[in-house]
Amino acid sequence: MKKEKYKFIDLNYRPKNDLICLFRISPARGLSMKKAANTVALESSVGTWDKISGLSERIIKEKGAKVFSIKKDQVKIAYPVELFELKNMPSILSGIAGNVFGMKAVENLRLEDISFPKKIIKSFLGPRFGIKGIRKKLEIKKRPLIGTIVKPKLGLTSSQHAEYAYNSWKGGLDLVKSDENLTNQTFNKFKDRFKKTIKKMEKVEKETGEKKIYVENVSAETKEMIKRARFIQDNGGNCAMIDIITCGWASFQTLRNEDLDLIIHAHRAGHGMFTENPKHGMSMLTVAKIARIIGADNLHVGAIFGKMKGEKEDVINIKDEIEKQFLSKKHILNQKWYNVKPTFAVCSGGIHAGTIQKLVRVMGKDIIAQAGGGVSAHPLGVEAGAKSMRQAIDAVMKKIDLKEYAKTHKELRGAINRWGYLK
Ligand code: CAP
Ligand code: MG
Repeated sequence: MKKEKYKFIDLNYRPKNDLICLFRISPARGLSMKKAANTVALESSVGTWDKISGLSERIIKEKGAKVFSIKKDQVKIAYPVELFELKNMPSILSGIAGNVFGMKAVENLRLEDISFPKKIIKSFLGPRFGIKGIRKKLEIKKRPLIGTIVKPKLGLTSSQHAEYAYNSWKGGLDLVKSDENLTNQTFNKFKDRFKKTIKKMEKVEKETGEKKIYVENVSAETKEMIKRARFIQDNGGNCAMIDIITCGWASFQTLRNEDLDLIIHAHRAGHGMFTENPKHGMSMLTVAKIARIIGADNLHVGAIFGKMKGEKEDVINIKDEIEKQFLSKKHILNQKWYNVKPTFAVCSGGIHAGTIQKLVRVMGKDIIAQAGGGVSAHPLGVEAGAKSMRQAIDAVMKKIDLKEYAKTHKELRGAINRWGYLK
């Protein structure tokens, strides 16, 4: 009779080609973990709150999700792959990350990780360029890439924006990007800004002999977003940024599926709404995996030593997950990435030249280090701020301590004097 009660639990089940979710469940008061886990599995697969005539034993056996492991509050659930429509991330997430988050049966529910089976992974495009492709475009083999975000994030005119970008590239940065909330404001129109800035990029490429990337924000209603991305492509641009959380997964997929030869830079503004509570929501690791599958070439993952939250171990874990093909044992669920290209980890938010040495030691060289305030607030100006970042990277690559290098590099010295440095 007991068995009858928990039809979606089978602790002897060994998943093969299933999609696996690792949830952390806090059952509602008075409910056992088994009951809560069973409810999560049934609601996220084929069941509802009462017996229904159409839900045959056969459907439950073949298509029902199976709770196959319960360890304290950690519950693993396997979902048969046929439950999901391939190439459709909204549909996949409406199942495993849908109603269950608002059910009375759970006081809290957190999706810590998803392991995607081969069939699902292969149905998505993944990054178009990935780390190698971007390094090739920039002709930079090993060193970390460096960039800035034009600041103030809102308020500059398009000409001021272009000027800021020019000074940043000129100072030695590889990427310049618009901020997540700069789109097509009345005081700084998208097309006007883009044209002026790309002109400056072409100029600076000639002057410095270096290749550059301009990351322009296309976040908007989906059809409008695609128009803006196409405008970038038609006017000599090389990269489009999308705010993946506020635009949504469907819109991100649309951008990736479009026939565009643009790097996709994924900004995660808003993720903290559901990644920050350790008991409820979805982990940033999960967000990052979804972003890689869909096709983010660059993804913001946290900078550890800056202004944004993100524990060191978690940020490293996320970086490894999006940059490797196979996983280290630290990862929560196993994941094979098959031929999906790696996504560049972007470390941004409150960093400056003085944090670079430590950031690279901890995160490795396959990162894009971005400083907005850490460039614009440099005491000697934007170009000097950019130079201080480049000097910090040069010092790291030459294995010279930043403080030592600063003795002969005044821009780096200026940054360290203002913000200090991490060894
Ligand atoms: C960085 C940034 C990014 C944050 C977001 C900003 O600017 O442009 O949006 O990096 O966080 O506006 O804060 P600063 P995360 O360099 O001036 O801080 O990358 O963690 O998603
Ligand atoms: Mg920003």
